[in-house]
Amino acid sequence: MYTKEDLQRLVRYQIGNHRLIIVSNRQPYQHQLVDGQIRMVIPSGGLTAALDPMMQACGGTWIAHGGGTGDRLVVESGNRVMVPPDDPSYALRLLWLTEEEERGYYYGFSNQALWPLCHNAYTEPVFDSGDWETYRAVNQLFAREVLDEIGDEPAVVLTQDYHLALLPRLLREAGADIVSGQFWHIPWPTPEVFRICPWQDEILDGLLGNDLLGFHIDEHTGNFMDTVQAGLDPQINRNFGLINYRGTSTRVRPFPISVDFESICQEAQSQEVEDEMERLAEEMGLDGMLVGMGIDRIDYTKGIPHRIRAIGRFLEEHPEYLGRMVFVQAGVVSRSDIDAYQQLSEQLDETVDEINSRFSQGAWRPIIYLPNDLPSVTLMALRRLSQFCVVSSLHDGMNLVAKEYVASRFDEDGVLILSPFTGAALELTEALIVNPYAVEEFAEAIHDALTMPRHERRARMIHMRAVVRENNLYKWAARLLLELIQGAPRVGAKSERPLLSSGR
Ligand code: GDG
Repeated sequence: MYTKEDLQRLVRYQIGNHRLIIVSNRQPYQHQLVDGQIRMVIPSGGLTAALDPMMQACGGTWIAHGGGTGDRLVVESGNRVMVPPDDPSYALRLLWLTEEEERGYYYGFSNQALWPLCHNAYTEPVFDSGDWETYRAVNQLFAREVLDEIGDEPAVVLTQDYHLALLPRLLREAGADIVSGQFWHIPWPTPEVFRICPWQDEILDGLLGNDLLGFHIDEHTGNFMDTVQAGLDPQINRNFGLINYRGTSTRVRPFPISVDFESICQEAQSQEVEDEMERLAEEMGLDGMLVGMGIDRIDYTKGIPHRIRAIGRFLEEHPEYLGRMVFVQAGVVSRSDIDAYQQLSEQLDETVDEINSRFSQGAWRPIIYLPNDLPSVTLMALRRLSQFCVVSSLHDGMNLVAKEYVASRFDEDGVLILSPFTGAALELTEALIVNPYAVEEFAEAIHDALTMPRHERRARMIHMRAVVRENNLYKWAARLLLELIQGAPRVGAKSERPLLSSGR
C-alpha cells in the first residue's frame, strides 16, 4: 500500500529544486466573518477533499480564489496564510475577484456552460459571450498570480479542473521555467457534445499548453483525444497517449482519484463518531430501523430525485418495509445562485414531500432530507449507521462519496448501490451497480441491499476495501507527479537544499 510517507519521499527526492504549486478556483480553508468573529470553514467538494491531504503531505503553495468574507482579515503579506490552522504545512495564497468577475467566470462560464456541457445530465449549457470574456480575464489573473509566486524559480504547477482551462497556455507563453500538469475532475464528453461550445478551439488550445493532462478514466482521455482530433489539427499518437500541437506535446493519461483510506478508516472508529451515532439515532428515531443514506453536493448530476423516486417505488413493491426503513439524504446546497440549482432544490423538496406524505405512518416518514453543510463527524456517523449507501449520479467523473463509504466501513458491513455512470463503478465492481434512470431495477437493488446475507455483504465490502486501500489518494498523487516529472527529465536533478519549502 502506498503511504503518505512514500509520497513525501517522492516529492523530496524527485522534484529536485522545483517548487510545487497547486492552482484551483476553490480554496481548501475558507474564512467567514460571522457576527464579527472569524470562522474557518472547510468547503465541501471532491477537489478540495482529495487535494488537501496531498498538500499536507507535500508542502508547497496552493493558489486559489479567496471567496470567504473573512479571508482578507487572515492573510499576511503576499495574501498568504499557512494551513491547516492546527498543523500548518503548506501556504495558501489567495487572489481576489470582484462580484462581477465571480458571476461571469464561476457562476457563468464555468458552471452554466462547461459543467453541464461535460456531464450527460440533460441540462442545457448557457454560452454567454460576456461570461466567456470574464472567464478569459480571470484565467489571466490566475496566470499573473502564478508567475508572481514563482518569480524566476523553476516550478511544477498542477492546475485543477475546468475553471482554469486557459491557464496552462498562458503560463507556457510567458516562457517561465514551469512543468505544467492539469487534472480535469469532471467527465470529458464526446466530440459531438463538446463541439456545441462556441469557444471549443480556445479551450482545447489552453489545455494543450500542459505537459500532462489527467482525467479519471480511459473513456474521458479517449473522448478528449477525439475532440482534439475533430476540432484542431494535431498529430496524435494514441498508443502513447500523446498529442503534438503547435510544436509541443501533451501527454494525456487516466489517473483515477481516490481518498485517504487510512485516515477515514481511523476517523470512523473514534469515540466522537460513536457518540454522534447515539445522538443521531435518538434525534432521528433510527433505533431498530433499517437505514439507507446518501451524501451529495446538491447537484443535478447526482441523480438525487431519481433515488428518492426509487425509494417510493421500493415501498410500493415491498410494503412490508413501511415503518421499518428510513432513508437519510444529506448534503450541502451548492451554486444556489444558478437557476438550474434553484429548480433542483424545489424539485427535491416536492419529491421528498410527495413520497413522505404518501407513505408516512404516525411519526414515521421514509425520507429524512438534510440539505445542510453537515460536519464530517455527522456524515461519518450516518455512514456507520446505514445498511446501505446510494450513489446514483447521472454522470460523475469519479465520485468520492462511494469511496469514502467503503473506507469508513471498517466493520466490513454495509452495501453500496452505485451508478454505472460514475468513474468509481470501474473500480468498485462489488457494489450493486444500477442504472438510476431504471426505477424498477433501482427499487429492486434497494431490496437486494436490505436482504443481502451478512456473508455476502462482508465478501463484497472486503473486496471493495482492498481496492480503495490499494488505490488510495497518495498513490494517485504519486502517479500523477511521477508521470509529470518523467516527461520532463530536467526536473529530476536532486537538490541539496530542502526541496518544497512551504512558504517564501
Ligand atoms: C468533483 C467531481 C470527483 C458532500 N456533502 C457534504 C460534504 N460532502 C463531501 C463528500 C465528498 C465531496 O463532498 C463530494 O465529492 P464528489 O467526488 O462526490 O463530487 P464533486 O464535489 O462533484 O467533485 C467528482 C471529484 O471532483 C474529485 O475529483 O470525484 O466526480 O464531480 O468528499 O463527502 N462534506 C461535508 N458536508 C456536507 O454536507 N463536510
